[in-house]
Amino acid sequence: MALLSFERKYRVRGGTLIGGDLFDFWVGPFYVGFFGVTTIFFAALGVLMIAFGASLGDTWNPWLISIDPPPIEYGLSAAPLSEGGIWQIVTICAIGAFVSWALRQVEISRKLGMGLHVPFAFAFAILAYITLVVIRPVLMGAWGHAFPYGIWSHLDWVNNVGYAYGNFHYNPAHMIAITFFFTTCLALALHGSLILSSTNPTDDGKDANVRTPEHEDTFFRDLIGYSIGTLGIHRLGLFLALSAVFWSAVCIVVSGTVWFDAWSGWWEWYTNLPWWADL
Ligand code: UQ2
Repeated sequence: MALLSFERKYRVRGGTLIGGDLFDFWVGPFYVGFFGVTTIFFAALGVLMIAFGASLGDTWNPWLISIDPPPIEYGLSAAPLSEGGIWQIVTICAIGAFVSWALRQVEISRKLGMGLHVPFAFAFAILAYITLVVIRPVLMGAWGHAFPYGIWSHLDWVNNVGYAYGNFHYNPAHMIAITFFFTTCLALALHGSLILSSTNPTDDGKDANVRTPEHEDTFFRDLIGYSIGTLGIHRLGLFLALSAVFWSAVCIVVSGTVWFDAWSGWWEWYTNLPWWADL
């Protein structure tokens, strides 16, 4: 079925979570829905607040504009607009827009009779953001522990918070997260190259026909004695990517809440193992 006739067949009413038929329509290629409206609302208000915050600052250099959270002294209270209140509104707008976007994905999935894997995966990204700007600051008792919204300033924040715990690379959860990021790259490189190699085979005089999944399986069975399979590689990829996000959130949420010193000190249990503690 050609793309356009497929869309005509499947662009039908239903599957909405909220609003019934009211927002159940498309604008050009885009599905709207109740959550399309709320996404636009939160995103537009957030961008306006960022522009307002920038107008109060001392630069229009896009690299240097920064919307800062309230100073630590404000604790978990609502701050005046010019002292972190804008950051608080932008944060509410961001969470509103991200959650709306996820729920719009849910409605589109339901319309098409598909699983909810895409919004489930996106939810991990939302949770990682919420860990940084809500969960950890609340656990530590001040919005001032959240990161500022600026290209340069958020890099300064990562740098300063990282070195507040000695060297973040000793954080075991950080190590696990990095390992998952790298393994995700390995898996996607293997998968992308394998798909292209069988879709665009050599034309060496044998034949130039697209190869089958059996060719893909056999390549890896010849190479390492094992093929995870055409569905399995996608399960593995999703698991690896979500694990990377999950352990990233863990590695920051435990810093300053359950672990307060240099992360290198966490490894003392290892140097204190009885069989070499006295060496
Ligand atoms: C595979 C397979 C695919 C793939 C890939 C593999 C036919 C098209 C890439 C090979 C992957 C393996 C063996 C897993 C590697 C493990 C890690 C942790 C990176 O077998 O089936 O489908 O794309």
